[in-house]
Amino acid sequence: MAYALGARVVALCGGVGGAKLAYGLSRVLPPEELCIIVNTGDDFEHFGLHISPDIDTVTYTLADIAHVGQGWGRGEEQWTVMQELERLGGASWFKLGDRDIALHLIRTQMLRVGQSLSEVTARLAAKLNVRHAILPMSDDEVRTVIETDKGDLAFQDYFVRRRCEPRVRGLRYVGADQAKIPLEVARALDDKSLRGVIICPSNPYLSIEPILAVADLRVRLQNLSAPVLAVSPIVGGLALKGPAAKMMDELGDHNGALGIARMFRDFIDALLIDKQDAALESHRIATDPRLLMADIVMGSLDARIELAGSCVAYLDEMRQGH
Ligand code: FO1
Repeated sequence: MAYALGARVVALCGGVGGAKLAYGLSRVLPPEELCIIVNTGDDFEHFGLHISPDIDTVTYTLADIAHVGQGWGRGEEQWTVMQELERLGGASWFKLGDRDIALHLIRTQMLRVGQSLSEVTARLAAKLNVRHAILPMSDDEVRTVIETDKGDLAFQDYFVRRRCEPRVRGLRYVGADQAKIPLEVARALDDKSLRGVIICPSNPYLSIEPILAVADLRVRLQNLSAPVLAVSPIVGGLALKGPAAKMMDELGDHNGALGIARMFRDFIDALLIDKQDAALESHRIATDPRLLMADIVMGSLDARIELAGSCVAYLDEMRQGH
């Protein structure tokens, strides 16, 4: 079935792993055929600056200026402000590079004069020569709170300061039910020529669930006629990066990648898993989404592009009813 020109793929994306696939998609699809909805539940105020880690990770990654090893922050960076801050006794647990601080200063100023996070994100992305649409999941404040054996923790306190060590008992996405979906996001999902939705391989609890919690986004995805394909962030029972597997154990969502399929089974048509997890097919039950195979470990830029191409091809196959 030929799709209307400009048929768009919508990608839901969070931290470092998700940004890698977003990079691949941006090299496979032109700007008018892709929009990336990014988690803002990790946002926080630090030294009076509004920091949007996942938006910055996606923006830097698509702009080819991300720190490749780390995933977050910039590759070309100096740390003179951080060093002086430390000497003066300021909090140094959250590492802010000099160039990164410049972006936070401008974002904070633009927000303060009343610009929306969507407008600020689009302006900064354009300045960094990113041509694809990077859309915050909401312009309203949503904050992920992690309920742990050390009490309720703000996201960066859990993730960075305490290095994900506390045992997780639950999560809350404060503000999500009052938050609104940005018009551009609603338009992309309501677009009759929507080619499909890709859930990038991000932490389900920390990066994808906050997006789904905004207003009626999850219901919109449940009711989509276009296909929804999730890419597993778990390979061989382990998270490729971050605490996803540890959190699944702590929250009782076992079964590795199959656990991801079950968490999202109310709105995904299929989960893309790595070939090494092919045996999970024998554990699938009738209510589980389909499992599709690919090489999903993105060890190089080419692998990101390769995986993105496979995802789009699977969407087209699913739309043609295969
Ligand atoms: N992650 C860390 O583990 N340590 C840091 O010092 C750190 C600083 C940082 C600064 C800017 C930014 O955009 C992201 C940063 N991150 C850091 C990553 C961040 O905590 C995570 O990428 C997301 O919040 C979850 O994916």
